[in-house]
Amino acid sequence: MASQTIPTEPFAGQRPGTSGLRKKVTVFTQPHYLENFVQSLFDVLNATAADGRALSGQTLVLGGDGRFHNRVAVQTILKLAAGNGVARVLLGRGGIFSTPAVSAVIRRRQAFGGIVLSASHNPGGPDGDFGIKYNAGNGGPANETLTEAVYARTQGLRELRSSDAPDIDIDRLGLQQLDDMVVEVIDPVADYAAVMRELFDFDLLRGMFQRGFRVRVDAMNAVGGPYAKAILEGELGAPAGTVVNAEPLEDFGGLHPDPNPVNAEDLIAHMQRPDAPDFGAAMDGDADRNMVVGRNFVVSPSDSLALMTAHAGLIPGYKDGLLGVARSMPTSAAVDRVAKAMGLPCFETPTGWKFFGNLLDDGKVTLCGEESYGTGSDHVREKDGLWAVLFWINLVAASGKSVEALVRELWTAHGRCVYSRHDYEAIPTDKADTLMAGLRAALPSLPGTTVAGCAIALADDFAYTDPVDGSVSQKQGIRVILTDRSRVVFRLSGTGTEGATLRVYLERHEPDATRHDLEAQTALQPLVALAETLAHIRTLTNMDKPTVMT
Ligand code: G16
Repeated sequence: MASQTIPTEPFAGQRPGTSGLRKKVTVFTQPHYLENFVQSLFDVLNATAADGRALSGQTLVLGGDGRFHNRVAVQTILKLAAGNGVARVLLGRGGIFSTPAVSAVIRRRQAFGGIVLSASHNPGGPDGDFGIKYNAGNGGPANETLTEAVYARTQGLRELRSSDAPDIDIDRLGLQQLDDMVVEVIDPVADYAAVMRELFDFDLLRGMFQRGFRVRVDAMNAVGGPYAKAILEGELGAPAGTVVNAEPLEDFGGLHPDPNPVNAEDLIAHMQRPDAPDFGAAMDGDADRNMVVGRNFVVSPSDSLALMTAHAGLIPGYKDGLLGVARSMPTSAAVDRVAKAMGLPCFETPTGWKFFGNLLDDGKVTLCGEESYGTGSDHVREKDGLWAVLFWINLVAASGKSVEALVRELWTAHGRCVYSRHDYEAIPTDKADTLMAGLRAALPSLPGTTVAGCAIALADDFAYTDPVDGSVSQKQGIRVILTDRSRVVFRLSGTGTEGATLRVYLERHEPDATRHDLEAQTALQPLVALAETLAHIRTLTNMDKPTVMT
């Protein structure tokens, strides 16, 4: 068996979005589609390693969320890796790794980098989505420079270098040889679980489960299941059945593994029952997102980040304090208020976990979070669903307070950020571009005017200068901020695979936390009207309401 050179033709538009290359499975299964992307990545990694190290002769981590095409893609990538001089691949058994676990393995084993196969929260199956992304040696998503270099390479690629060896057994733990390359099939949970043990008070949690604390974690038939089962039920002694939908299925059993109240409605229903567990949570396809739910009480991701910041000192891994915190721009300012009160630096970055990487690497922040149900810390360089679940359970145990009580305390101390995101999915791309262009054109004239009864203080297209490397990212979302600091943000999703998705983020600060009558959609109505007046969403999209409101 040997490496061979195979002629190929470039594909148009293999440009990665917010988080790697995501397309329909039918696109990924075209001959050479995946191969071209991976070969381009390997070419770039062999040519331009910033630290002078090339990929050849190094160790790569490989695994995915188990969705349809995962197993086939793993074999393809292994052969390309062998053909491109990779010395060793650490492969999760069955081709399985959650996204945060890949990050943990890269860091713990000092691998050169890793490849994650996932389309995250997007649906799976033969008609669903597939995705691939590269994580660098810090364990985090590739930066924009590398991503652009790979894209440029895909557009001129003419040759693949791949082994013609037979498939290896990806379900057998241990060492196998693929030409000159070693494939080490490892337990996908072990390294990750070791990291969690270092951060949380497992004895405290064991005691709490022994005393009858009840948790329901919905893994949505996705990759978080084996991790949650091993740690919660295996190690911490939570009763069997604590983790539901725990078996990763190729089509997620038809679920849309996006943990929000709409897609995780079964969890929400369980948490509203008279016999509801004490704590509920759901994770997404690759287990990097989380939604936290108390009894009859859903925690918004923005509040979750603020609350974790406020109470981090109760968690062993963070007891010495936080260096700072960061949130993506569309995430609510709840964490800003907590950080200010604690005297902590707080950074506002564009959407996309990769933007937190430099801040974490440089020791500027310890916790980060996003409105899109992502929270994480410097323990890895990805957001981490199960980490967030363990953080919250540890917090409930250490404080002796319920989820709802903790959030209400936060609101009493800092006021409440009433928040909602309205998504308009599968809009024709030209219409979405027209809408954004219209908004951009109107921006300079807005500050100081009153539109739809709202007094506008500032309107801009968010740009970010990375405080560590000075790189500038333009056009990261349109912000319209009112004189009372309420705001509407408009952004096109970077993770969809069908047309364009417009996201409208609505936020209003309510200082009076005693108001229990605030229903978000009603309280945010003036901002919805402002968004419509500014963006003409109905006319341009032909949709009279959002596809999803969370
Ligand atoms: C990815 C990024 C997240 C980001 C999200 C935004 O999430 O990793 O940091 O918040 O995309 O998605 P969109 O561009 O659709 O708003 P994931 O979980 O899909 O990898």
